Amino acid sequence: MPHALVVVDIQNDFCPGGALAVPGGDEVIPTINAMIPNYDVVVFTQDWHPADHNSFYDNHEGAEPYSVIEVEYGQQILWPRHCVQGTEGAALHADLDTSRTDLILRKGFRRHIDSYSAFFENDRATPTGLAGYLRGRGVGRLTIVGLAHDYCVAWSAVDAAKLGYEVGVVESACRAIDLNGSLAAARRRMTQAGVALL
Ligand code: VGL
Ligand code: ZN
Repeated sequence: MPHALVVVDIQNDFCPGGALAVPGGDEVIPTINAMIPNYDVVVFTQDWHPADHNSFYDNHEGAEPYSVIEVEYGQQILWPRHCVQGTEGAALHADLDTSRTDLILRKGFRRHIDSYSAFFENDRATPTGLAGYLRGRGVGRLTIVGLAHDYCVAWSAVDAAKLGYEVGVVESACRAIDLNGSLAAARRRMTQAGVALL
């Protein structure tokens, strides 16, 4: 059964110098480039927000970065403005080897819904279409790597396990934001969902 590599959000804004830099974010790129030839299907995700996106703190008067608000689908962290559609910050990092990529999936483009997971937006109901794509390619196993370990990687891995895939996260090819213990919590959620932490 085909095995897919899902490479999450290796974008300039999540790398050192970027708007929402994940510590050591660019360190995973050589590891990921070396992994790519070992998979049948290679998918990259790209966080891709409109400028007026609801997840940006500066779109909420008086709000502080990393504060939490209540929205229709529950809690939403207000992030620094990042990965705005068409900007250099939203581009995939230039050192990432995109030559063998089958699909680049953009997510987070709906103004009122954030999307951490590569499968469902944060309302947990709106599909991104990735499950349909992977089904069409006959994929049964997934390996997930990238940024950030505790947000987009973890949410994607938990959803993939719930969808019935055999899922592994290669932790040496991930880096975390780690807000208030979010990495430990994400590891617990992944393990509970049946994700193998490798
Ligand atoms: C991410 C926060 C906001 C991620 C994306 O890629 O983990 N985190 N948008
Ligand atoms: Zn985002």
